[in-house]
Amino acid sequence: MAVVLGRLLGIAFLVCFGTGLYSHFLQNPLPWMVFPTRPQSLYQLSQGIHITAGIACFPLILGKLYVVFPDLFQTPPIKNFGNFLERASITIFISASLVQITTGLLNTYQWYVFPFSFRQVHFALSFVIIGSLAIHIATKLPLISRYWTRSRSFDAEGNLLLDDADQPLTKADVATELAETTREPVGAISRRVDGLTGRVFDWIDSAPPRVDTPTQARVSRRGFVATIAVATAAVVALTAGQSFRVLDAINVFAPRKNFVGPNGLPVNRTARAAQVTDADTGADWALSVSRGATVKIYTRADLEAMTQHQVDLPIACVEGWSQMASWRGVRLRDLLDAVGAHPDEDLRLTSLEKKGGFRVTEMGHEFVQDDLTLVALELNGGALDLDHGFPARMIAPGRPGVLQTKWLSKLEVI
Ligand SMILES: Nc1nc2c(c(=O)[nH]1)N[C@H]1C(S)=C(S)[C@@H](COP(=O)(O)O)O[C@H]1N2
Ligand SMILES: [Mo]
Repeated sequence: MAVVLGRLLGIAFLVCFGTGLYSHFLQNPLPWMVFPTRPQSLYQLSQGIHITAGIACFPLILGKLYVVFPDLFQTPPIKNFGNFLERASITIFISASLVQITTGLLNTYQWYVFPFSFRQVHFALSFVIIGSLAIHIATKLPLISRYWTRSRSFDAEGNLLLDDADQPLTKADVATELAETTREPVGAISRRVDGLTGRVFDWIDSAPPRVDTPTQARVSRRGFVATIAVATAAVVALTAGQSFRVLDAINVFAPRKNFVGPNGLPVNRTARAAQVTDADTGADWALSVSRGATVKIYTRADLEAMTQHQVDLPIACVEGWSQMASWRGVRLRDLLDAVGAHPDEDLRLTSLEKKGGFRVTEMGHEFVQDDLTLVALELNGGALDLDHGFPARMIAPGRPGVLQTKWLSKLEVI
């Protein structure tokens, strides 16, 4: 049971690590990084998987802890150096994982009850988790390789069985020997791992039944598997609708509900929270586009008078919720061509908002040059709502929601 849950958790953690790094570097790219802009829902998919796999970790990790719990408190606590490494790595792994998935879940509800920067801690802990997992697996490698070395045989204590010449006995040898000594028919032999001690042994059908372990006594194995499976399926099914539209109807637990909000789209941060007022976005508003000394100023009427393009692109929040929407506005490249930007130049975006971590952000040239990247003026068939970034906002394919800047005021080629 511990092995099965461990494998599922291992997969979930690796998926979260990979998608997490992708999300991290989209927001904090290293200088040489260039990202794919297609498929346009790539980030929506990768972040949806990240959050959903993270949520699935709750029942899996609790189930695994339940199974191995008696084993966590061995006496003596430490037997040798290898054992110390194993104990230490597992202690770090369990604590870091619990903090990681808990703060991750709280973050999806925007409930910042912890006194540290979520992103920094989430990023750092991911390396602690993957590192301690690697050490844990390394210390267990002898056991794992013994399990997979199928031609050898072991006694119930996990000792390799050797013949008189110190050569490993095969399972067939053991069966013959056993049949001779016990004079009983020997049935099928299968390799098993003792759930409690982690020892590998050969189970022989005619052998007397083993004494029940505490795990078996507490709850039936079938009931336990069913509980974990149902719990995992339930938490996934009842939240994944925030990222995957097919499950929208049964999205009861996720913090966001699709299609609810102005323009039929949820709002992540309101104009009021960002301290953007009607005065800032009134008739005096204009968008400045510059490259060095070349500056062009566009009022909303100027932008409306340019060629308009319509695109379908999702808002895909790092917090997991996402929704496809239909945008209309000016192609970003058209605005930048007008100030003589080169295809390999990046862009700095500044929002009207007074404060906030994403007031000033940068966009790589691959997104700047994409046909689908718009300075949007309309959303889902109506003028942009103030909460969705009126008078103008950025929308680009394959980028996290935090970088889809609302209430644009300045675009600078860099
Ligand atoms: N200027 C500015 N733009 C912003 C934000 C912000 O706080 N300030 N929040 C971002 C986040 S986190 C998301 S998920 C999207 C959500 O877009 P919406 O509120 O229009 O749905 O806007 C992004 N644009
Ligand atoms: Mo977001």
